[in-house]
Amino acid sequence: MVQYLITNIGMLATPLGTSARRGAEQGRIRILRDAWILVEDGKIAGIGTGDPPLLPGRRVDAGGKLVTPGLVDAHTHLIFGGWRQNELGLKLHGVSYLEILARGGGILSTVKSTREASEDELLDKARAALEEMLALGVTTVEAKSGYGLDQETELKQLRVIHRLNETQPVDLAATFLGAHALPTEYQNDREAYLRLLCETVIPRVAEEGLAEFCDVFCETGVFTAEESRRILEAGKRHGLIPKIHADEIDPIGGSLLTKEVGAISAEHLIVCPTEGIAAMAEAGTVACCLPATSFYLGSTYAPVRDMIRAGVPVALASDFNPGSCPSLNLQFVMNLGCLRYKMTPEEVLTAVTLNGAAAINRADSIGSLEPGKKADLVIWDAPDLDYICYRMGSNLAEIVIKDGITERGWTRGLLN
Ligand code: IZC
Ligand code: ZN
Repeated sequence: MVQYLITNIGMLATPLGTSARRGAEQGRIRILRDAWILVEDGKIAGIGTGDPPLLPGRRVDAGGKLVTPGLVDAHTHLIFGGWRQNELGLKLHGVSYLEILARGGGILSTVKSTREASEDELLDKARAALEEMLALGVTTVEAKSGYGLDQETELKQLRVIHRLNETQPVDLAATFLGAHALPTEYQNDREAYLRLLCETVIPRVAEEGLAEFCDVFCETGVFTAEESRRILEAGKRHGLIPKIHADEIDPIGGSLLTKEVGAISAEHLIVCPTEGIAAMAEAGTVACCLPATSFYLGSTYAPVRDMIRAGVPVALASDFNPGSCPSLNLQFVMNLGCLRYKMTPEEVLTAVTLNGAAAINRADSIGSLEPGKKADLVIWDAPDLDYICYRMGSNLAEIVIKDGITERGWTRGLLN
């Protein structure tokens, strides 16, 4: 058994529980001062304050600093070829996101680069992004396909996610997003593409155990609410849990679908109507809001205060992708959660830990610091929780511990 103590924690801040926190509960977190954590075989075995147990062996001295659970990024488009920096100029000239897509750019240009890239090229590129995410305090990441839009490339993306899960420390949750756009070769036959997804690709993805979730981009000019329902129902028949990109640009009924299909999460929700909020509250759907995308698109921000008031659990994620959010920095997302959504630091912490975990069906094993959960945590170069929500633009994660292990910590002599 590998056992050690993390001592001298100035402030331990964590939500509690094994399910999403909603309403006032989202802001009720546990704060302990002068705390310690006992780690055993990659899991948390005990937490307390004051004098730690007298154990022989190794210790990590947290230096009187802030400790939180490892961050969970519950929405990314991690696996892609190329970038889209050429779209910046178009944006600056007022060409909209959907207009760029309608001209065959946007998602469709990333589809071209992703089809051209080899599996190993995609793997190396995503691995580098995950290294950066881990250094920023992120210990679990959801990753979507959706830049193949054909069976071969969608499966290639999902295989990359699985290979990464086995070869680097960050845990990944795989989502099938074959309904991310209508591929160019099906522009005149939507029905054929829908049938391909529902009758061929979804069954194959499920059969090979390549994804846990099925997602769809429900948006003007992409997939209608009716088409989205059809795809998510097909996913459900094959055991894939539904997620939905809803109300990002136009409110065409995406958030209303959450209740009908029993979606575990709804994503974006920038223009979510009141009825959509009510549907999510009833269904217990996690609202996965992506403020760095609003920032990048220059759009408005999701009505997060209304969601919390209505009892919808809110998660915050990066939406890392080469088009509408070329940033993987979840610390910046936390800043925006406070500054743009008007969330409290306590609500933001729950949003990037336990509620993010709930959005990917992992709230029983990660997302809070409690005995029995994984020892995924961050020692911050910060005295308290307010500090990490307030400072901007620097990486404040000092030591990131994943499954009880920190190579950075060992080598810097923090264990003695
Ligand atoms: O590549 O533009 N919104 N999908 C839905 C995206 C953004 C990613 C992209
Ligand atoms: Zn997305």
